[in-house]
Amino acid sequence: MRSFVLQTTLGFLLPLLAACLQPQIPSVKSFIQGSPTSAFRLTSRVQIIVNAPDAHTGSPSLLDFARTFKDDLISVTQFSHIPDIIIDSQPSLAQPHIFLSLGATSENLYFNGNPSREGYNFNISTRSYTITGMEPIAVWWGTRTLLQQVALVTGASHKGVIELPSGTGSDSPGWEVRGFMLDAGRHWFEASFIADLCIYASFFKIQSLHLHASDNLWNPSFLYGQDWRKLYSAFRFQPPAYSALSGIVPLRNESWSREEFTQLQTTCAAHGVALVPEIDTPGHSLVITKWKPELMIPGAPDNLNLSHPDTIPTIKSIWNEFLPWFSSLEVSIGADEYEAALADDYISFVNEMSSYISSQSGKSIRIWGTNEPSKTLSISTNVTIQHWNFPGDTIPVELTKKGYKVINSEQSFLYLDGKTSDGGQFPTELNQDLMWSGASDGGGWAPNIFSSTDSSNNTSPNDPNLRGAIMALWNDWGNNATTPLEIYYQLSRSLAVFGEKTWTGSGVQASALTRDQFDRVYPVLNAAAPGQNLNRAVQPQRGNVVYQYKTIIAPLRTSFDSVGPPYTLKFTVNPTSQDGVLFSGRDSKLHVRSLAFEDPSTQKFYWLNFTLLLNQETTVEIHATRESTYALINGQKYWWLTNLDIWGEYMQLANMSFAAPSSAIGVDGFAGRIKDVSLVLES
Ligand SMILES: *[C@@H]1O[C@H](CO)[C@@H](O)[C@H](O)[C@H]1NC(C)=O
Ligand SMILES: *[C@@H]1O[C@H](CO)[C@@H](O)[C@H](O)[C@H]1NC(C)=O
Ligand SMILES: *[C@@H]1O[C@H](CO)[C@@H](O)[C@H](O)[C@H]1NC(C)=O
Ligand SMILES: *[C@@H]1O[C@H](CO)[C@@H](O)[C@H](O)[C@H]1NC(C)=O
Ligand SMILES: *[C@@H]1O[C@H](CO)[C@@H](O)[C@H](O)[C@H]1NC(C)=O
Ligand SMILES: *[C@@H]1O[C@H](CO)[C@@H](O)[C@H](O)[C@H]1NC(C)=O
Ligand SMILES: *[C@@H]1O[C@H](CO)[C@@H](O)[C@H](O)[C@H]1NC(C)=O
Ligand SMILES: CC(=O)N[C@H]1CO[C@H](CO)[C@@H](O)[C@@H]1O
Repeated sequence: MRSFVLQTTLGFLLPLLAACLQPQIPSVKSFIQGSPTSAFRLTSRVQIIVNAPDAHTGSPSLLDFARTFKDDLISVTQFSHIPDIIIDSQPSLAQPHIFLSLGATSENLYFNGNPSREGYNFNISTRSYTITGMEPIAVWWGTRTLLQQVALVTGASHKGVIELPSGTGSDSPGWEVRGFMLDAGRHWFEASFIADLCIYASFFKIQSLHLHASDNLWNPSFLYGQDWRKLYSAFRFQPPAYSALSGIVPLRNESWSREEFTQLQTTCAAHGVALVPEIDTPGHSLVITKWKPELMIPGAPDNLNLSHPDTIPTIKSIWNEFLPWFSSLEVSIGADEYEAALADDYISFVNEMSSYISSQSGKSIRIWGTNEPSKTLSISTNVTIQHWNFPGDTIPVELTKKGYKVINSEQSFLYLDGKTSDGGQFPTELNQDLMWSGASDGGGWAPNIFSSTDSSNNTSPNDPNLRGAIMALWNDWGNNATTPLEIYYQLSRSLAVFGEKTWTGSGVQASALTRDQFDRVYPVLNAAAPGQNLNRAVQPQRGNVVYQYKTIIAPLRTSFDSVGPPYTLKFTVNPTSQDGVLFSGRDSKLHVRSLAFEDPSTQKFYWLNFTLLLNQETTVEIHATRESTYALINGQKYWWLTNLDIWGEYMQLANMSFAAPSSAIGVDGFAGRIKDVSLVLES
């Protein structure tokens, strides 16, 4: 878009920054510019007004969303304060205002022709920015658009003036399902971390989190030998005390109580993100067979024997306990990677669970696409199939033709594995070449694209049975492969590009972003994304220096919790004991012994191949990026590594990235002296 030039009274030629909407993620479908010289000037006096008749409609209500929006607006503008929200039935023209209301919109269909209630219209004029949507969620997405525009304008030139161009716009997503899956079965995550991921994803208009909440590591030398009970497995929903299901959660410290889960679900919902839980059976079920070994297929402890009379009742009792926890309209029963030879058992099981869950809760179910050839039975078309792989009867174009609703999670585009994958099968983050141009039709990926080599495998963007897409982050190597923040590093850019592609598609709409536009705005939007601080960004005390102390009287507390990489942490230490913690923070602790970094969320330790000498000064310089962390000691580099057990086939060393532990210095029994401490941000 060309930029307008304004003749000012001072006679200077000033480019008018607010001349048009900035490209954003995902892109806005249409915007017709008003007068090029008029703009909405956003100041800290802006009044957020919620239309009175609509304020309490919906759950979350329009007013609930407005309150979160107000906090987000403060975060993005860095205004210290904005006026309280007003509930009124018309915008007051006295004061610049943002008016949120419900009403008919021009955009009300997904690409597949189904009605959408997520579309919104917006109108920007000198004193007023109005957002109208059919439902509160639609208005919520409209507020994300406003915030992104603000972030991009302030990012470009912040002279205390935020101007948004006048005009009218309309926007709506192409697909109903725009989700991300987190494997929380093989890796433990605290609910608060997952909530932050929801909040982050929501900024890019992602509408669901598929939470894979039970699983086990896969390692044949354990599974099919004497030691199958020693292989890590987990079920994350904590049954109530004394429940008959207690045996399913032996590690209560790695499970969410109902209260923690409800809080997570509520936080996600408050940001427009529906939490779709998955309890995976009859494969991936080691956690169940450790509890009830009689239910396994002999010799295959991760598979349940569906023809044992107790198996299906046990699975139903699990769902029966936890269905009341879930507010989503759908749940996933997993149902992947089961034996093809038991196809009839499998299909009857899926259909029985579909009717059971529907009769108990009114919810419908999803399963992973699984090759289960049967001559006599077929899965009910009430079941949504989440495609991820191509064998046998799981070809999406054929499934949609047969009447199945399909969600695209095709692994060759949409799978990530925590830290690394076997033989580099999956990239660290979504492959940008594939996303922008690597599809079989020559364009970029979109929910209708299933193959990078054979376009006959792609559905049309408006296939009535294509519901959308879910990208997946697996954790095949378990708790010690990554810190939670490392998972965020893999997801941060991935969620943004995925948000664009699932909202807009590739080549469907003229408004679609180019890769250059995406690359230009992504860093600004990532840094501005409100409501969470997964980057662990901080305001340094001076320049790039977060803090600096010549002498320390331990224990010393600072005002910084945790500082995200890249950074350099320097100190000189003279310990008189191997006990104690040098630096402690929300995301990491650095112990004296072996200079081990501890991840407090998983309680895993990562030793350095170096031992501090007692009663002697050593100067240590820690350099961290999002990829790795090393210490420079006496001119030598030592890396903090983990060792991954890749499916029992081989071990693989991998780097660890740690946020700087910055809330306390010299604690938990530390004895000795620490001096010359500095924590400096790097770029
Ligand atoms: C946008 O707002 C302006 C100022 O309130 C109004 O004159 C105009 O009709 C509105 N446009 C649309 C499409 O609602
Ligand atoms: C499953 O359990 C049934 C009933 O106990 C038994 O007859 C059958 O052999 C078992 N199936 C397998 C594959 O072990
Ligand atoms: C599909 O769901 C509908 C509505 O819940 C129900 O009436 C029908 O029996 C189900 N069909 C099958 C094959 O399960
Ligand atoms: C949970 O408890 C087990 C057994 O005591 C321990 O091995 C594990 O590290 C603990 N996990 C966390 C996250 O604290
Ligand atoms: C640890 O250090 C010792 C001595 O410096 C060295 O011989 C050894 O190879 C190192 N081990 C690893 C895993 O790097
Ligand atoms: C990480 O866990 C695996 C089991 O999944 C184990 O084999 C490996 O030794 C652990 N690595 C470290 C560095 O603790
Ligand atoms: C860790 O990162 C460094 C720097 O990128 C690299 O040279 C080294 O090979 C990595 N180590 C492992 C085990 O991947
Ligand atoms: C139209 C169609 O089904 N095309 C192909 C999709 O992919 C499978 C497996 O790769 C092929 O066998 C199909 O012919």
